[in-house]
Amino acid sequence: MSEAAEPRADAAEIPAPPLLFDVADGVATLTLNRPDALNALNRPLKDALLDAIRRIGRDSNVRVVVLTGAGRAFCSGQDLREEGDGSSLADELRERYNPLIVGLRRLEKRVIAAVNGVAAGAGVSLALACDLRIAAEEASFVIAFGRIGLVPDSGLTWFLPRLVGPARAAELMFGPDPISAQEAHRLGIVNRAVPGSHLMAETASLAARLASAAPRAMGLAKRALNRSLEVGLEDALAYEASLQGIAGGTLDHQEGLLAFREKRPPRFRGE
Ligand code: T3D
Repeated sequence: MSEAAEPRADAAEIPAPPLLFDVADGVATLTLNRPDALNALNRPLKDALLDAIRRIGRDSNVRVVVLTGAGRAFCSGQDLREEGDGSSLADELRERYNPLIVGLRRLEKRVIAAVNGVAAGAGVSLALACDLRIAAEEASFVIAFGRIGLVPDSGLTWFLPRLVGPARAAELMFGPDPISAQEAHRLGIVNRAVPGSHLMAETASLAARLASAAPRAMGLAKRALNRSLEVGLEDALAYEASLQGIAGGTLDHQEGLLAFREKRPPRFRGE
């Protein structure tokens, strides 16, 4: 038998990538892909996610990002079965989780979490770091830190009170109960709760609508939104004015004006 005819390794032996990354029509879809562990975040998955966020940041073809999970869960947080390498939890947060959260917030693209199932621990934080959340009605949010003797992290203590107010945040953070998708919607944690069978179609439709807006201006709007959570009104007004100076100088702004006058949909190129 010639060398070329040697049987190849069984495809089943090739490990599945921990993150699936697909780009179509200006929408990048990132799928956490460890369904057997409910998409728990181990090092390879965290590293792949951070790498993907950085690549997307440099890719002007991507206007909208969808983050979702394979199988029945969105993300169960830190992989509790992963062997430590001796580094402390604080180091893991500083070196991996925190850059992920900051990376999502700084990404000047619209990011939608399509929460297809349970989100727990840092999985909740990941969803909250996205701009918008659509949850399947079957999904739930489990702020699981207390059950394993840890403090909520990866931005949870920052995002949650801003979404629901400090009193409700305290109740959710200290209480042991999972938050259903319906309750999360009522509290303003998720933008929509839809039947699971509609989740990806609803998400795709929203993503397509978001992708049609002027990308540079929307990226700047996200910057303003981030800043507004940290500063007073006068600083926010000054920041808006400086960003508008940038947006007003773009070709997309010219295109928007022209399209309005010509009574046609604009064709934004992100320039
Ligand atoms: O570096 C650091 O550690 C600091 C950073 C910390 C950030 C964090 O995220 S801490 C919080 C970590 N996450 C959790 O505590 C959640 C643990 N999981 C659960 O509480 C439950 O699994 C769920 C509520 C998410 C879902 O429950 P259920 O009943 O639907 O599923 P299950 O049967 O518990 O899990 C199914 C499988 O997934 C099971 O594996 P098996 O028995 O079928 O082989 C289970 O072990 C696995 N799994 C679920 N969560 C994790 C996990 N494997 C590893 N890590 C997990 N987080």
